[in-house]
Amino acid sequence: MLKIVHTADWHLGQKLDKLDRFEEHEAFLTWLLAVMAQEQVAALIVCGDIFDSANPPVDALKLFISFIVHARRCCPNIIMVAGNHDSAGRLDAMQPILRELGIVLLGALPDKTENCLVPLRDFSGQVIAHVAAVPYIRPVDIQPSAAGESETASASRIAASISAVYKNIQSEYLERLDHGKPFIMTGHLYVVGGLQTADSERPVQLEAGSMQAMPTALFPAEVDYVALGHLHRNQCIKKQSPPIWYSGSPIPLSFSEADYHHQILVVTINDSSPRVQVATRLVPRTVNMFDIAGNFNEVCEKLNEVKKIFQLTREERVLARVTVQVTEPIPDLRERIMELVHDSNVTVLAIRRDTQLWDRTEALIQEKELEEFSPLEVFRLKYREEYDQEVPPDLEQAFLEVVEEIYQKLNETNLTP
Ligand SMILES: [Mn+2]
Repeated sequence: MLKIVHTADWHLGQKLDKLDRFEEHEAFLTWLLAVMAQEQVAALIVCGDIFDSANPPVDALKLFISFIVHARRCCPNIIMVAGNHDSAGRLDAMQPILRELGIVLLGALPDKTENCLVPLRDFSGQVIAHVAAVPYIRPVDIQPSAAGESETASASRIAASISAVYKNIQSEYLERLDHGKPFIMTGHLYVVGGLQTADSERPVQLEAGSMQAMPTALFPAEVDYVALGHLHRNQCIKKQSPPIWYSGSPIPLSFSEADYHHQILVVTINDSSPRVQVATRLVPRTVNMFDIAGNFNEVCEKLNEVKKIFQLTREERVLARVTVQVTEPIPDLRERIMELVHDSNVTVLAIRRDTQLWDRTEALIQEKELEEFSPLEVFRLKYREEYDQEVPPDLEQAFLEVVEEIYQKLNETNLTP
């Protein structure tokens, strides 16, 4: 029996609207260490996007190094590959020192295919399985484009190059290694059938062009398990022959993932049937996240509810994104929302205005006659058209005073407007 932890897309060093995620990442890695020790896993496999950027902040680097040193003490095999967010060069620069610790970290795709094949060993040094460690396949690894190439031709050229990488690894494995032992393949790519989240995954494969999915046939039936990274939601792409899974990221990387509970995978490969068992482990949330939408009153109501839920546990942190549907100008929208949460542990990180309903109302107004509008309505529409924003309250007040004055003058002279 072989037990591994499969995780990916940590995005250490990520910031969400300037908010540092360090504490959440630190809590996740502490929890992960405990799970690895408790489950006594033979390997930790991290499938790319270890860091959020090519040049991660010092805190993120320190956290990473401290984690792998501790992890190596309780786990004989640690295998990590680069994702599209990582700098292949920077990861590879750490390789010689990590190798001394018995940790495999691949930034760039190795020149020699055999260097992708990593034996898993138990603490006594016995080989117990093999892993094909495949980092994100970058544009430099892909066959160059021909002049005047069509979009379709470019897509199939890229797909062919990626397929060739996996085929070479497969044949190298078949030629050289003992096939009786479990064989695990990895990758940081987009495979057919994967469901993307709204906004936190930067497209891979044709990074310069559109998103392109690779077929599941990339992974031959003889492989025991395929561990993938890139998509931020945990998902099974194929149940068997071979089982193909995305572990998803351990923390929400955007507000669109607020309602989704992030996971890691504990994979067991058995000698008898069932060959592979995949168990998900929910990552405890250290920061609560809410994505709140509705009209102004609804949004305020929901914020008050959230405030109430968390007021008894004030040490808990709550982050919210607020989307207000606006059909008319709401003066001091931002200030009013901030005022609502200022005495609570709710931090509103972003306030968005959704004007879709407004635009529809405006389409209706187009059909109205000018006389059907009040002077203030006309002023607001005109102001918005000219300056692309709402009338500031003091200006609106001044306008109303002028209108009032005109009415009074008209009354005095007995004229009707
Ligand atoms: Mn990612």
